[in-house]
Amino acid sequence: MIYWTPTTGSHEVLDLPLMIWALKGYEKSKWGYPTGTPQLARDAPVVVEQQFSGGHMNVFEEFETSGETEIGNKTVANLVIDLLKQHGVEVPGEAQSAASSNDPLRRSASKCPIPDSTQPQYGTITIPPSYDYWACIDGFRDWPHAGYHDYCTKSPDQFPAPGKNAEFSGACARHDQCMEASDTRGQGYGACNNQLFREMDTVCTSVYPKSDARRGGCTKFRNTYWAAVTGRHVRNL
Ligand SMILES: [Ca+2]
Repeated sequence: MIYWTPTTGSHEVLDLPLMIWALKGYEKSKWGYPTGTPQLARDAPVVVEQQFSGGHMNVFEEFETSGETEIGNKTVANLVIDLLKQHGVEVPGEAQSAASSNDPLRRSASKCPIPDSTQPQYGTITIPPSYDYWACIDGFRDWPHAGYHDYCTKSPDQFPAPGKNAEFSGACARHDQCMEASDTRGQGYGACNNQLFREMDTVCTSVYPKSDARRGGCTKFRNTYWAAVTGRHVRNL
């Protein structure tokens, strides 16, 4: 949307800053009026910063400082939960496709069962057979680098939609492995974060046809989940 005042002029607000600004009450919130242009993330076409009359909004910091809630075996940033609720979307709990320990598809590389990620809701972005998933084990969050073994850290693993969810655990598993490999090489996570965005986008466009109204919701929350996951890893791993 375009917001105009006589003193601050005309500024566009969109994507995550718009969702957060709307959630908090627009110009009546502490943010006041937009006074700057939307700024994209370094690693993906997601708007993550904007100047307002009440201060500089950094989306990553908003996710970081919003607190978190345990939902099933997930720890999810409260801002993600609030944004989902704001859009009438029920917060997903445990992976609907969670495998049982008797599942013949269980991979020997993983401490916990891994589901069959060739199913359509994964949108061709499968969980690598070498992924070591830990979230079935009590207390795993206290282990070093637990965030590399939990699919989407700080975020739900699915975009929930009537009839068919979009499953991002394959994309997040690949992102976890990419970051771990980058650590070994002493590199940053920029390429991994970019890959995560592209793969989450592939999930949305593969699971929902172009004419499907659910695709718009999926791409909106693709950005939300991407910012929650990559923001977590900016300072916490
Ligand atoms: Ca993770």
